Amino acid sequence: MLIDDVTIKIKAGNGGKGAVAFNKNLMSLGPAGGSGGKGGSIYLEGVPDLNALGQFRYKKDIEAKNGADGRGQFRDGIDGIDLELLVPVGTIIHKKMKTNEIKEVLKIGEKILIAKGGRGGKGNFHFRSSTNTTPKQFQPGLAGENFTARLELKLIADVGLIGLPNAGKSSLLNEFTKAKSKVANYPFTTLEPNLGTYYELILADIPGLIEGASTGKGLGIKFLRHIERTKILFHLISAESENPVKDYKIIKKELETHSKELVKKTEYVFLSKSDMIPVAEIKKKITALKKINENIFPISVYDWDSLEKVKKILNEIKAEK
Ligand SMILES: Nc1nc2c(ncn2[C@@H]2O[C@H](COP(=O)(O)OP(=O)(O)OP(=O)(O)O)[C@@H](O)[C@H]2O)c(=O)[nH]1
Ligand SMILES: [Mg+2]
Repeated sequence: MLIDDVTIKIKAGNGGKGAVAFNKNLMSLGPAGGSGGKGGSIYLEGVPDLNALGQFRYKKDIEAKNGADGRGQFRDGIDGIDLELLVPVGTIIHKKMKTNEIKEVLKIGEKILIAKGGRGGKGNFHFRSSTNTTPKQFQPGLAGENFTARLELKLIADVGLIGLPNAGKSSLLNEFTKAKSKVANYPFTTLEPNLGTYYELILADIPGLIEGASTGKGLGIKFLRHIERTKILFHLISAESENPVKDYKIIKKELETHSKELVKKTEYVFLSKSDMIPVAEIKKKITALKKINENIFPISVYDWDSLEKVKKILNEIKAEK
């Protein structure tokens, strides 16, 4: 199961306390209290693994180590080790504090600080002065940042494959990328989004949408957010459909109900599995679809020429990126 929305508790380490101590070895008996170590901070780092949020399924309390307290003989406490959590690229972090702060990890290898460790307190050695040669002052360490965080994954893909179930979306993804999205002759074969790369383009195959998806029917709503950030949509309509125009409208309506932004995206429409019906019927269906969207092409994974056409479109998208 893809974990794409998870709430966890984050706690950076506290700073260690400064020490109050006096030099035992020297005649001076001067202050010798070391400072506390810094608390460990927590970072998020972007990785291409879509399933990386799965690590939080059972482990919801994430704590970095506290800094150690300072000690005598000028010994500073050691710093708490920083934690680096690997999250899928496209993860949005909602920090639930007094104000709701939002950060996001958009690139592979990008590292962002989400919880800062507390500063260590100064030991009494730092408070010495000509007028205060035996200071008793010290600072406590500061607390590390501590909050509840919602980690929400919204895929960042260049092209999103959408359509009713069984339209051939996963087949198309597999055709152009090294992805091995499951393909079968029944609806809802794909249960989770799959990504593939075509040169530098990222293609996202999402589970089939149905009427009512935007209000929670089928698997749709959970995954509609994954196309919010794709620039271009490939909308597949099966040539076997009795009424492709109706199929088209069903999907568009769901997209619009989810977000007005979704229907503003550049969309290519493909009448898929075109090998399944006679040419005359294809022509009729294409003519009907052309009335609502100019960008319409018949395709079949068994028709090399049609795949070349898709390749050409992908190459154009790539060139414009
Ligand atoms: N004849 C023919 N069959 C195809 C073509 N493309 C896909 N299929 C078949 O159609 C069925 C559904 O294909 P999928 O790629 O799983 O469809 P999907 O849109 O990903 O389906 P969901 O994941 O359920 O939404 C499978 O049996 C495929 O082998 C095509 O171009 N021609
Ligand atoms: Mg599929």
